[in-house]
Amino acid sequence: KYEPDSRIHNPNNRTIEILQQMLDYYTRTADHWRVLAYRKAINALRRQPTKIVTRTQALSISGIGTRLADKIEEIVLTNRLRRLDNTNGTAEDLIIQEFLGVYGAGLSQASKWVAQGYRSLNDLREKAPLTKNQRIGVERYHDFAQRIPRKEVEAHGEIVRRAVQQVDRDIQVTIMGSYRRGALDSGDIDLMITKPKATLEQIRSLMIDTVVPQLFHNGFLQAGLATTSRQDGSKWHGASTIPGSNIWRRLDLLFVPGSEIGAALIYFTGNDIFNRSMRLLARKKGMCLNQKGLYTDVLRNGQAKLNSGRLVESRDEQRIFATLGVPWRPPEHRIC
Ligand code: DCP
Ligand code: MG
Ligand code: MN
Repeated sequence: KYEPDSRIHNPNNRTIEILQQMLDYYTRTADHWRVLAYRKAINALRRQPTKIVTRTQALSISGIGTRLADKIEEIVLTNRLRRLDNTNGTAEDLIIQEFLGVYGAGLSQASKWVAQGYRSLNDLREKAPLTKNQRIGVERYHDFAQRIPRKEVEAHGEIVRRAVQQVDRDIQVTIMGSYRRGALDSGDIDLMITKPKATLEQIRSLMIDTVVPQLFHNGFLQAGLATTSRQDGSKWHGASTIPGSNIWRRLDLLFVPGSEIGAALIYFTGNDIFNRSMRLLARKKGMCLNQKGLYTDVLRNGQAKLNSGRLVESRDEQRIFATLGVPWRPPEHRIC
């Protein structure tokens, strides 16, 4: 069985480390299929109790195909991967990769900056016309790039929980994302804000009108980066710091009506690949799973949905698994 700690003492650590560099490269260049293949292979390797040395051994593991098996053998034999030398390719690629780390900048924005002649974060900071959010992304680049220790994730959650419960004691604040999966550190802080008997609009207005301004006022929140519209406003993205620290952290708040807690728990726990496989499974069974619920009797014409189906479950996380016929998986095991 997979244990989160197995990554600390794993006979395949060196191989994983190098494959991870390839994965990072493909993540930066938004190469979706390779990201999936590398993630799968890395997770499969983590579960191996012995060191995988040959191509044949690698191929016998489910989740590892021929191309990755070749790479694994090469890494073990040479202690490196030639392909990585090319990924560190042209200077332009490197700059694009650096620009992709700016909050909110995708491949098209990063390439545009390079085409416009900007060569470094300093160029962007000093010469480029930036939107308000891009400026925050550039100024806080190194803050947002740092992993957040589990203890600090808890501290952010606690500050939000205290502020929320001063307004309404029945509102629940739950730390989601990689934290809920047991990660030792996280890329951002994901908080689900919900209340068993409340509607989305009740939670949203309480948060946006009262709690968020209060958290700005007391110095915890540093910037707002994105909010969804008033109609289906279910999220708030921004940055926060805990007292005594000057590192800005990315904070995501997800507002969830009581009736949708189960579906939101699944969605916001992830990881994204696990979510994708659950959704695919639902589709295969003529159902539809999204962050609001599990629907049945969904009629499709190819990709297009002809109706939205009938809601079967949304409040209870375990019942969604059961209805889909998937054995319960605790959050720590939802790593694909
Ligand atoms: N999510 C998803 N699909 C996406 C983005 C997110 O299903 N494209 C879901 C699954 C994620 C959760 O939302 O686990 C939170 O998203 P994050 O981007 O914060 O990812 P994690 O919390 O899993 O990892 P990290 O530690 O990098 O924040
Ligand atoms: Mg996260
Ligand atoms: Mn997030």
